[in-house]
Amino acid sequence: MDTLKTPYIEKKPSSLRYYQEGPPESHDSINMEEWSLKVYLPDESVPIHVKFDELKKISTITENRRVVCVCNWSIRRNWTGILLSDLLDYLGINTTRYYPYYLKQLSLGTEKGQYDSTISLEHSLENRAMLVWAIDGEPLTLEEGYPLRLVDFSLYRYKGVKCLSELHFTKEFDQGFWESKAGYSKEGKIKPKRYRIVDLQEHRFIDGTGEVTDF
Ligand SMILES: Nc1nc2c(c(=O)[nH]1)N[C@H]1C(S)=C(S)[C@@H](COP(=O)(O)O)O[C@H]1N2
Ligand SMILES: [Mo]
Repeated sequence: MDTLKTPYIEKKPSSLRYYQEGPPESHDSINMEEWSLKVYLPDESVPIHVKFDELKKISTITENRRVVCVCNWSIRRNWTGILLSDLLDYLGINTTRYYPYYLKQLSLGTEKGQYDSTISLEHSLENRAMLVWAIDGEPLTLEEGYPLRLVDFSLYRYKGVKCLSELHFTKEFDQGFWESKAGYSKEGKIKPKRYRIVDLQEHRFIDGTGEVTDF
């Protein structure tokens, strides 16, 4: 679909560079019949399993939204998936009750390790965070985080885990992989400064008030 194409997508910095543990070996290395997203409520050792097909039936949306990278660039693309809030509602989770909690995301992991990042549950719901399985009308590539990734558009992209496997409700605001390694902030808020806007091929000032919605 032409209408879903991102301008100047060929200028986007490589995703692999930012894939610490590396993507799964191949699409076939993940058996989607067996795959499920595991949601761990506080103090529950047994997770709720959500199969991929089930996830796709909840309430699919496609939204054109901008992401910003801590490495000084940004891109606006078409993200298909579901709102985190719709998933939690569907699972019958009373989210207001869990507002003081954080959400720890874990990747499926490879032999090189596992990536993790923790975000505020309340903020991610307020900011309409999404669980994404397609970009610009195409299923996620391995590099982009196949089969599923979380995106909170008000935060830097390192706060969203690719190849997402587990979501944990927790009281601990853990430091994630990149935050320990590169010294990035745990909060991951987009900082006010000039960024390279890939889809516009120009530099713009981003004001640091949250998700970029004005261009
Ligand atoms: N599983 C996993 N998710 C991850 C990462 C990673 O190393 N492993 N890197 C993060 C970082 S640092 C960035 S910038 C974005 C890059 O994603 P994209 O270029 O595919 O949009 O993914 C984030 N999610
Ligand atoms: Mo990054």
